Amino acid sequence: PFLENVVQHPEFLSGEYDTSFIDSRPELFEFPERKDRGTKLLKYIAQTVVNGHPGLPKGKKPDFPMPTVPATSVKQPYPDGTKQILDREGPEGLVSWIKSQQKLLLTDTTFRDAHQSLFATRVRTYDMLRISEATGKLAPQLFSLEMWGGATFDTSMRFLNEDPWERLRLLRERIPNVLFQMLLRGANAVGYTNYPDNVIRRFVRLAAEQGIDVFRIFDSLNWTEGMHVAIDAVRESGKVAEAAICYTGDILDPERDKYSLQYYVDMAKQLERMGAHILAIKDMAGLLKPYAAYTLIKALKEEVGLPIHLHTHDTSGNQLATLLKASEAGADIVDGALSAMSGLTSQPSLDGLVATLQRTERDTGLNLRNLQQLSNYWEGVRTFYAGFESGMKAPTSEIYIHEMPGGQYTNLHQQAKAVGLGHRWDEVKHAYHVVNRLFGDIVKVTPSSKVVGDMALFMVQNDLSEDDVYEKGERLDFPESVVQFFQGYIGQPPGGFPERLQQIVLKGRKPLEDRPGKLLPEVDFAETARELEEKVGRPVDDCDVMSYIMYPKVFLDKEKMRREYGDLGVLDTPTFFYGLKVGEEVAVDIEQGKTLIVKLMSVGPISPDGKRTVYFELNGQPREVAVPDLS
Ligand code: 3PY
Ligand code: ZN
Repeated sequence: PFLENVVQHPEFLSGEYDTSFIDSRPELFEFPERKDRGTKLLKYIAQTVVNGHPGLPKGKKPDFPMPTVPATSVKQPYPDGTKQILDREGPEGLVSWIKSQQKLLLTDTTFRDAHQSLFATRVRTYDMLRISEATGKLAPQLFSLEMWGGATFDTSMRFLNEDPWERLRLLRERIPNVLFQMLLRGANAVGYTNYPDNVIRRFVRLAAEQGIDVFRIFDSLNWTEGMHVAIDAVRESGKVAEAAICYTGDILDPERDKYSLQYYVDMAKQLERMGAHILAIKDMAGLLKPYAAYTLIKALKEEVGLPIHLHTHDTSGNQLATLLKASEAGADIVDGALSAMSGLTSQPSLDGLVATLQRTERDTGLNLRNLQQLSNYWEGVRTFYAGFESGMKAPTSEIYIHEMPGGQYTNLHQQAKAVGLGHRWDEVKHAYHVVNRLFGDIVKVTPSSKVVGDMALFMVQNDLSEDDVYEKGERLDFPESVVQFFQGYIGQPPGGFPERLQQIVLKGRKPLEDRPGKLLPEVDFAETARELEEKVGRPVDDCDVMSYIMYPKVFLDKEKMRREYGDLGVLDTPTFFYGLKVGEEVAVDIEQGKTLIVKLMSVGPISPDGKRTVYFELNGQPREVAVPDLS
């Protein structure tokens, strides 16, 4: 490559060089990366054929029909939507517009919370991109698409080998008319622990630059101190700060008086004073019952001046009624998911709600036939991910006992299976409830919900009762997340920590009483970028650096996979998860106008060194790849 560089250099070609030509032109040493994308993809497919995909049962690849993308004419322009209102009039203008609407506004969570809650956040960018243009053209009346943040950030890197920032950019290009919304865990950003303030500020700025418009910001203990920095950063970016109260307990139950109506009204007023543009009620477990929703929203409408955006999960099967009562009480915006991706631990059906409100004063203006076409696509896509579903078949009122967030249910179930407790899932759910009581009845949402989940698994694994925790606690090695929680690393719960348990867990360590983000040393981004470039051997940008700060190991693992297999985002999802069947052929568009035709011919027997040779045809030419059989 060096010689090629030299002879192609314009000055060399024109003869205008002297003997220092080579020394003074460092660009000659920049060799184009040797890209044998075909070989890398074959290696990935071979490895998947032989060893299966982590988390999925190994076996024959099921037959998956490719879901049909509804036809929209390329010439049909994108109708203007809420994105144009924000871009033209700014957050304040958008808020006035929301308040002037009689219709109920809707957020579609299909691209984020729906799959986080139904199948462990596994939807790949590939499946989102195919339907994105149709989404912008067929549902332009949506208030927003919740399509980023929450658990998608780390799972996209960890399990899908994707760059979350790239997903955001690609979707933004294809959906220019509807607001993009993300879930931001306040001082925990999209991670599980508090970050220094300068990380939160930069994260928000980058997300805003890459395409996020509405930031739903919450604190996992409803500690508003943990939300200031994020709210300010969103305002500085000119975007919409939607601050959330997380709903737990039951305001209609006088015995759950820790989380009373007054508690929520006070918190909402505080968020308004802190600069929120919109108030979200984040009912992450689906505990807000219909009549409670009516009471809560009526009260909030009277006491706060902000538009109200309700988010819930349909685990109990009651939540379409909750959305309807919320609408009657004057909620401005509510969340739903396209019907094929709705229900159970996900959001209630968006199309169902649209139908319910048709020809009433809060008619949403969305077109049911169009939504049906989008939903049909997702119905097909969902089959690809069946292996990650929890097996839950019906709604359950048990949610009112364990109070587990919808987004956690499938993940904790996977975690339980991974540590051999799959068959004791009922006990894990019961322990979850017990742990909440032990911790003093806390808000349970990422990351506090993970702490409760880790502790529940720990108790079941070690056969510990509530009493055992107190009696044997001195000798117990509590999970790291539990220790950090009692140290105050994710913030302070309302009413403080239960002191006796805190002492048992901390074993003499001193807890924080201030905001962790203030105490943590600031991150030096330039220095981190240098360190990262050295580790990955390529130039990195601000987004890479941020991913690395949030998830160092996950990011580096993803980079390693990319070096080994190339960009796997080009593979269709069945091939990504299951490889190919013998005789099957797929066309892979590796870039515009460049397609590889891959056909699996046969899989060889296991050799003495534990490898199998997998035989392919690549664009008609025979190719073979040997991979270790790990079974
Ligand atoms: C997340 O933080 O990922 C959530 O979905 C919380 O509900
Ligand atoms: Zn949710």
